[in-house]
Amino acid sequence: MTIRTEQPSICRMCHAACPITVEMEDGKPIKVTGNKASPTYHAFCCSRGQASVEHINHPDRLLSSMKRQADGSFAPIGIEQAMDEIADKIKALIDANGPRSLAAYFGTYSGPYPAAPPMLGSLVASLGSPMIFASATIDQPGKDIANAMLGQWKAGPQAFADADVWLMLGGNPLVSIAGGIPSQNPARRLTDKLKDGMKLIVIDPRRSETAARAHIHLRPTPGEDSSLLAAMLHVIINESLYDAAFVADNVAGFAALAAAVEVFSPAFAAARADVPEQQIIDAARLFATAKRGVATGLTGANMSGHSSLVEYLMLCMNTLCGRFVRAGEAVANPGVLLPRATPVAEAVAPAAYANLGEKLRVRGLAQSASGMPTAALADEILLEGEGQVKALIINGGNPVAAWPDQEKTVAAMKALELLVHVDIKMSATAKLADYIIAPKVSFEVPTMSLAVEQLENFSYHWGLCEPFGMYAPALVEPPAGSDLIEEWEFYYGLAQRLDIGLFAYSLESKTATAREGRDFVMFDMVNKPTTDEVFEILSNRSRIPLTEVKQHPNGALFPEAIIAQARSQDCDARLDIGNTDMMAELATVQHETTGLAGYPYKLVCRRMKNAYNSSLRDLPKLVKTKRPYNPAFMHPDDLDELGVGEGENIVITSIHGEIIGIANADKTLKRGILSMAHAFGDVEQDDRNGSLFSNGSSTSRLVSTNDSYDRFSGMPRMSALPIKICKH
Ligand SMILES: Nc1nc2c(c(=O)[nH]1)N[C@H]1C(S)=C(S)[C@@H](COP(=O)(O)OP(=O)(O)OC[C@H]3O[C@@H](n4cnc5c(=O)[nH]c(N)nc54)[C@H](O)[C@@H]3O)O[C@H]1N2
Ligand SMILES: Nc1nc2c(c(=O)[nH]1)N[C@H]1C(S)=C(S)[C@@H](COP(=O)(O)OP(=O)(O)OC[C@H]3O[C@@H](n4cnc5c(=O)[nH]c(N)nc54)[C@H](O)[C@@H]3O)O[C@H]1N2
Ligand code: SF4
Ligand SMILES: [Mo]
Repeated sequence: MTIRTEQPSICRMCHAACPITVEMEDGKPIKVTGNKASPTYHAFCCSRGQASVEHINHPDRLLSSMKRQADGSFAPIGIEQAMDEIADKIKALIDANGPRSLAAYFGTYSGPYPAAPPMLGSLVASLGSPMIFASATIDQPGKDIANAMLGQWKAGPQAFADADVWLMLGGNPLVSIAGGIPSQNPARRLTDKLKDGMKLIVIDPRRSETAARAHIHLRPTPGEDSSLLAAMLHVIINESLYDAAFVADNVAGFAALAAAVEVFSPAFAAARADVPEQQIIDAARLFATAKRGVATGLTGANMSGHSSLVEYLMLCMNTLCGRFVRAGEAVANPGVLLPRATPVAEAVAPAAYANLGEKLRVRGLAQSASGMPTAALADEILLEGEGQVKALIINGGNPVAAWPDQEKTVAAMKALELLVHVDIKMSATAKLADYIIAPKVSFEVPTMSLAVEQLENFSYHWGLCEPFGMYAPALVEPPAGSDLIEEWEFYYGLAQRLDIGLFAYSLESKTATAREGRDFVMFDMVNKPTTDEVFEILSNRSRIPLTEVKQHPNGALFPEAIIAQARSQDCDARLDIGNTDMMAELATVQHETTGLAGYPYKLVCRRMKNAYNSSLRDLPKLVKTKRPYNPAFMHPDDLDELGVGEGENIVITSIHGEIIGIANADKTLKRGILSMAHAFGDVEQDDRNGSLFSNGSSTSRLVSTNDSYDRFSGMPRMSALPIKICKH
């Protein structure tokens, strides 16, 4: 007799961490749906979450770790043996070359497994290496940098829930479910708010799923966001639409900003960005005359050449209009597995944002407020000399697919003396690794909502928009006969062998409401903790104890009215909207051309529903009869002009590289644009028919790490990239 049960859990397919219901048959998951008994997410579960079962049972999943053999092939290796060998190699490399020769990289799949990043980070840090990198610096690094430049508002930004205007620049949260619009069922939240009368402004060259809902949709030439935002600021200042009282009490740098945006008249920006002048004026007025709501953006805002500046100008708009929680108002999330909020309606002075720690040996880069510049890690591996990186441990990332300049990345991965890659499959990067460590995934391990809650550190309207907390226990055993390990246990095992201690990182909130601190705790390195004990330590000083959250198997809301206090008498800190680096960069924008002679089109970034960066595009449930590749989307009139038919191959050339794409018509695009998802393709560019169709092509071969890179984060231009296109 088959036994069927339904178990609550948390989806691990992306950072949104939706509560789900897992249908089990004889102890095996067979179907995943949204959890109707759970608050906050309203039973939302996207197609990727529904494909969780296929993800876990995928035939390509590694069921044991692999080691590269002398002839280049791979053979299974027991996990204990792998840890012994890797620890020995790390020790030998550090003894010979110093700690800086070891680096770590966290990719996107670090998110759903909250114990892994602190363990790997503290492993490398405890060994004395500062070389800890993450995908965040090739994603939206402008956020952390701009927030440090502005300063923090200790009561946090205004919430989506009570906004009457919202501005989304270069993001499509209805598909990406990444933030900007709270990622707890963003489509429903947006629909409800629009019904309530909230006005939506979207700035995107594509009529994306989000832009299609906007009251005002500005469709600029890609890469012109700083001039557009400067023009909106120009209108807000010249028409005195800002919150003068808030500015007088809490803001510095007004005169510098007003002077810097003076030349950016709506007419000037309209001509540059190819949008109607009146639309810029209307958008500025709509934003500034509303009462509550913020300007925010995602990858399109960051990847188009001025990440820090674009993020900073959006913060300037929010600050001029006083879009913060004020004294007497309650904060949206008082903290659940995070410590208690301590909101005060006052500013914290700007923080240092550049040259914060370790200096890199290339392009004058150093650690910034956004972390270590990942775009320069391949250089640090390839550049010989003192400090050269010779060993790399990767957690849930795929550099070959995702880092800018794929050829350089491939060369760097090949040059490493030790590449340890923790991945569920033989990904493009795994193919170049010395060891591939096979982890337990998804329902095989417990998780908790702390990971999504602390995304509030990343930006406005990331994290949890309500005081929701949930813990999900492991539901299933790993496949019979497998030899798998939880990611954190692997790092713990290495640390034990290297005889060093590990500690829990304490992340302080930089962009959101101020909170009480967490305790610094060393892990017990003799008696190995359980995952739950690790979670206890990571959520130490939480407002709601993890044990209490565990009492609610479907998750629960833990409301408490925590009210922002008035500014203290002795606070003289100000939010700075006149940062000199940003004002200087804005002055250069005035004379800059974002186009390039001979390269009449621009490539822009795009997320697709059936893929998650380099992952998930191999799941039949998601791909079905659809395209497993990344189409090169263009306006049909552009295709006609090039004489290219739907499904035909095109050659896409940037100043840096060349790839083949498969043309697809897309009427939602502004003309002159090629919109294409990243992280497709494989180690080599392979345009033989079958391969191009099944794998797609890597847009990062078109990206140069030297092109318009941000001088703080090192992130080069990865969207708004000038290209030329011809028929194959
Ligand atoms: N040109 C261009 N480049 C870009 C971007 C762009 O828009 N354009 N976007 C950038 C952005 S925003 C990002 S975040 C980066 C992404 O950069 P990365 O995070 O480096 O790339 P991913 O493809 O997300 O890598 C995820 C890896 O995790 C593995 N994985 C899946 N499940 C698990 C698991 O349960 N455990 C473990 N350990 N591994 C797992 C997958 O197989 C895959 O190899 O790419 C950046 N690069
Ligand atoms: N289904 C799915 N979801 C994902 C991912 C995925 O691969 N698939 N990836 C995840 C990751 S790692 C991240 S970081 C998030 C990213 O989340 P988003 O940033 O929302 O993802 P995109 O769809 O790339 O949206 C970027 C938008 O910016 C626009 N854009 C490009 N260039 C410019 C420009 O110069 N100016 C302006 N104004 N707009 C521009 C593009 O047309 C596009 O609509 O999504 C996450 N969610
Ligand atoms: S949005 Fe993310 S967490 Fe939610 S169901 Fe989809 S993949 Fe899972
Ligand atoms: Mo990302």
